[in-house]
Amino acid sequence: MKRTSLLIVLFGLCSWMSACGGSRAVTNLDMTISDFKFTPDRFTVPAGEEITLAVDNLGLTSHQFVIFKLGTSPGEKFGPEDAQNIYYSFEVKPGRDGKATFIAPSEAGQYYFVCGIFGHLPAGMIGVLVVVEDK
Ligand SMILES: [Cu+2]
Repeated sequence: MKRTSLLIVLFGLCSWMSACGGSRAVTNLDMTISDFKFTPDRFTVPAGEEITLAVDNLGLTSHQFVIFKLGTSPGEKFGPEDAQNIYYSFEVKPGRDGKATFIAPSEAGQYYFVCGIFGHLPAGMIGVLVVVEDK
């Protein structure tokens, strides 16, 4: 009886810790950026995991991938007032491939991402990063 209780406690603890000693998984995302669009414009990633983002900029101008903190958004346009709400930011020169690595937010939810270069957000450069609890 005692042993059974201990096993239940250990199992519960292990589930709560979720990873249970495993190494950190890497999630690879592929994105194409053009003037002025993210493709795709919606990604789902596991919370707290290391994400590798490969970006192919097909446009004639530089573009950025700027993730906002949970519960914040740039509104109609991106400006200096948004700096405090940035979770992660990355820029790719025109016609180049870029690779970025970042840790997904630990809190599940929907995070906006935009291009922070002047005029690009109003032109349509916005998307959503969906963070889900890791199972
Ligand atoms: Cu842009």
